[in-house]
Amino acid sequence: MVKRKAIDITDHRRELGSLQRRLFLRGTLSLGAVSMLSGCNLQNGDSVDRVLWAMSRWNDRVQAWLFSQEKLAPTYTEAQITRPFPFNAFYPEDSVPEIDGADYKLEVSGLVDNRRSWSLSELRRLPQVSQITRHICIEGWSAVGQWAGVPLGTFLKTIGADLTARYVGFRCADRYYTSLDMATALHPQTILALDFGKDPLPEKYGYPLKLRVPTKLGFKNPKHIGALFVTNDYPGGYWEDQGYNWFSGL
Ligand SMILES: Nc1nc2c(c(=O)[nH]1)N[C@H]1C(S)=C(S)[C@@H](COP(=O)(O)O)O[C@H]1N2
Ligand SMILES: [Mo]
Repeated sequence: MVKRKAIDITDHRRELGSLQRRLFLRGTLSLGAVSMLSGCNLQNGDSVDRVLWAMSRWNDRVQAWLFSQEKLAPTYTEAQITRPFPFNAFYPEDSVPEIDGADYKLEVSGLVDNRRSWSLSELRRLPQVSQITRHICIEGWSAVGQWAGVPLGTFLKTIGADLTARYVGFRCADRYYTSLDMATALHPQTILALDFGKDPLPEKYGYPLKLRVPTKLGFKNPKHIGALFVTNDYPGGYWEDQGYNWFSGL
């Protein structure tokens, strides 16, 4: 008797779970529709994987295209700030990187006119903004916090970045990494945050520099940023490369 291979997604369940959630969250596509669109019969794990990754990248492009720089994330009052604010990372709190602010430099590379590094005091001399917004983690929690720092758009213009490039990438001291589409990078609420509340960022929340992006899920908010680059080559990210949808807009 010929054994037929049924839809075998067991090995891919985790990946499927996260991709599917993001892909189908908006209720526009079902797995059946994907197989019809792609002409793929979803007979084995390999093709399921390939189709879903392709769909996720396609979904990124549609989301990026729909993203409006004018649409602002909701803001909150000081009384609504969540205390204590939760900590999260891919490691426990006692492994948070220790960074000496006095020697710290933000490295800049890629499609920019001026690739020099920036000290914390130089970053503090650029125009600062403050926001009280909600951070939403894909793991199922959210919290309201206050962050202040330099709008990323202001910084990109200051370093002469090619604003027509597709991506801004970030590398962190704990080897975390992520990237944004240029429209989100230029959004007025996307900030290179130096302060949490009224004080410099505490170690666990990303000292000395984190990106605050209230129009995206929490994992698109890199902490302990060491380097920033502008590029047209898709940079991916720590969770993105494991199946979380890259755009992950709210
Ligand atoms: N460098 C770095 N940045 C990171 C992470 C990380 O592990 N390392 N985790 C991300 C995730 S999943 C979340 S929810 C937030 C948590 O930020 P918080 O500790 O300020 O709440 O940081 C994001 N940025
Ligand atoms: Mo998260």
